[in-house]
Amino acid sequence: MRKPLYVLNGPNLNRLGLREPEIYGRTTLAEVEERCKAAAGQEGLVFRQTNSESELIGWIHEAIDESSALLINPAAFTFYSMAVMDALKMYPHPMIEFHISNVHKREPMYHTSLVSPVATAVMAGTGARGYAHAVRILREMVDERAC
Ligand code: DHK
Repeated sequence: MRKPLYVLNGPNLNRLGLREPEIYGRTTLAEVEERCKAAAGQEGLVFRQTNSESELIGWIHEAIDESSALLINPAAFTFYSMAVMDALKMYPHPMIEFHISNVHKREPMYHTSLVSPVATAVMAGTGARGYAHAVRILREMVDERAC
């Protein structure tokens, strides 16, 4: 049985749908989870969100051993957390760094990601609809590795 995909979300994403809807849209994180689970297929999917850097790092460590691929929106940790970067450096499977907004069109503080150099791929600007597409892309990446 193949290991599940993991989708991990960082700080303030629990407020999705209410938080700056002009940037992040009105889709809630619960709706995103539902769409991701539908896209995941048989291998299943673990979907979590935390406002704690320590908890996110613990889940990344868990995903190293328990997942087949990782979709992570580190949110604000993306731009300053070397601890999250160091944890992701250890991740050995396909990993997509995901941002709802196009961080490169925003203020300069959003332009340099510590995560991108250690990610397999980066998605930004698709809106919350992109999460499920990213899950399908990760499934294909895992299938290609299995061949
Ligand atoms: C989400 C956040 O919470 C911000 O801190 C990032 C990211 C952007 C997103 O677009 O999903 O800068």
